[in-house]
Amino acid sequence: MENSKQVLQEKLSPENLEKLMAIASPLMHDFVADAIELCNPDSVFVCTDAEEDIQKIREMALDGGGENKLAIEGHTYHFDGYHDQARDPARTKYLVTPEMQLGASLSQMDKAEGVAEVRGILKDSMVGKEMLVAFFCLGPVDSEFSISCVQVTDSPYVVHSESILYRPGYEQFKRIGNDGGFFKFLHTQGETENQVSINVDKRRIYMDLEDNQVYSTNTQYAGNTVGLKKLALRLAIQKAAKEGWLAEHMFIMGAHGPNGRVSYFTGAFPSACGKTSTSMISGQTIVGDDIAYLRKNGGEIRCANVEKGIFGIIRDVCPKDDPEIYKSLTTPGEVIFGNVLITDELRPMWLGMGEEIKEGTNHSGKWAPGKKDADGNEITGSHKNARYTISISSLDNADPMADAKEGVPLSGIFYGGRDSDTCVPVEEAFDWTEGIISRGASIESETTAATLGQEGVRKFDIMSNMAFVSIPLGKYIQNNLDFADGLDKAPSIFSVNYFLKNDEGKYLNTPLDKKVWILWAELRVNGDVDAIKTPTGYIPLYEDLAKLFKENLDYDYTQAEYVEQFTIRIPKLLAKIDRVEAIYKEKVADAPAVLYEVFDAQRKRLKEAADKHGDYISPYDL
Ligand code: SPV
Ligand code: MN
Repeated sequence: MENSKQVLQEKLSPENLEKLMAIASPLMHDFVADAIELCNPDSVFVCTDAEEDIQKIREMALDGGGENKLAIEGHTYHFDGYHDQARDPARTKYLVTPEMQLGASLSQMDKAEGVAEVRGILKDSMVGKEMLVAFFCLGPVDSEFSISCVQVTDSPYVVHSESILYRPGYEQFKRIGNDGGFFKFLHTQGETENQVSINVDKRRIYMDLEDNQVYSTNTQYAGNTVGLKKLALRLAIQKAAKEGWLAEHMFIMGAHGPNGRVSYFTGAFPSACGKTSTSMISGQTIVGDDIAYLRKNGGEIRCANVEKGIFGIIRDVCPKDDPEIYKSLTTPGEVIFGNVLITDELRPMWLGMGEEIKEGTNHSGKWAPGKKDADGNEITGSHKNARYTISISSLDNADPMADAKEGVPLSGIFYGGRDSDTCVPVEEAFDWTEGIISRGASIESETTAATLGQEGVRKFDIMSNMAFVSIPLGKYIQNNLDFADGLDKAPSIFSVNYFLKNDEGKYLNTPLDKKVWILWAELRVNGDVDAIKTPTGYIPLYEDLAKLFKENLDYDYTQAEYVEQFTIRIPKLLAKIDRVEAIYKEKVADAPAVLYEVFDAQRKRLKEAADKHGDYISPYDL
């Protein structure tokens, strides 16, 4: 931009100008100057990594900037608008040039048209407001994983959240100078009433994949506004595809085996399928709960948590199931609660916390049991998607390697989903290719009462990354397949299913059982246990599970339970292959040929097994 410097000089105080100019990046200056010209704020605050700047943001957040104090020191709460409680897929689009081909299943629009539309909405949207310019880093700072990001917003809550969730990026920006490979996020809340965005119809989340720039407006929910979270994931997937690494919607955890051994796993699960709770299993350690970058290094895969905090679903967090999180949410320290209920004593309450929610105030205003909205729908005391924001370092179970620049070595990957009747609780795929295709690229998850629409409908969700993939799906699968090339040993790939039910609709496992499946996988990747070969992979031996149940849960796991849980359900497995294959045939023109080969080979093995042993096969008959 020609007159960048002039725009900045006019709008920024000498102190803020100095902070911005200390980063020798005309490209970044252009971005900020353009945002100023477009949004027309009254003033601009440049937030560096300095504690005093972050403290100023915290104070701004409490001074009409989207947060209020709670009774416990350091705890605040934030409300999003009644119709702004989750990501908004319908108004979230990729802006693509005529040369870009993303395929039919991705939501996209012409870049020129989209830029014009969203800039029209953003015009003068910060009049009377202060613009915040903040710098953060995706991945550990100064590492091969690092991606520098600049966030422009008029929401102190957004910057405050980012300061908890991401590593500081100002000093790193100073070091990289005018390297243009950074991500840019421009967010404005739009018109607000009682600190809440009100123009839902003008909500837009548009991602310019060519310029690595995201526009977000008329929304406050963090999944739509915190640039470094799901907006950056979409940009990172495209960057990773160009550069030969992977950006995934995955947790990273350390599973603790015998004699102090720690093996690191990533896991991809659709929302509300136990992703955060798997990364937090008791006795294990967490690196990250939501987004991972995977890179090859010297014959192995290293993975790093993109974040340093957790923006977690608070529903059902209770002392029994989540002792570490519960402790962090009830002791002094930095916590932002989102869309929970606040009592008159300034205490947060949420669904499933183990106490009945009394009256108070929530995202709908004053609340008492039985309250209904304008459409006659019951309003729950705390929203089902209510959240907490904390730093991982505040947790007792943080992994010591959580911030390691070199990441952690990857031993295995879990793919999960909500599946009442098809897959066994845990199974190892035969190899990387089968794992990527028959597990990751075949994830389906049943809808629950918590989501709109019919219950129990299976939704396809490739690698649980469907909402964020920004390249053609076939290419995305191919990149995952190719990623194992040149490795000394490819990580093992496991499917897990925590939601298996019997014919009466009763769950066959408790939420605690996931610990056993994860620790079995830990033994397996280290060659400590044998397995039984099924038509689709390897399942545990009863004796190994019985030992793990006894040692870890003090539970006498019976052979009858084992047989019921690990029966191979041939008709169900065949039906799953048919369903998933149909989606690829219909919607993914560039699906790699090997995908169909794997499906065919699995079908053949399943049919042969059925011919020999019948439709439902006990592990003892294999
Ligand atoms: C998810 O829904 O997968 C989340 C929360 O992690 S959001 O920030 O909304 O994406
Ligand atoms: Mn997520």
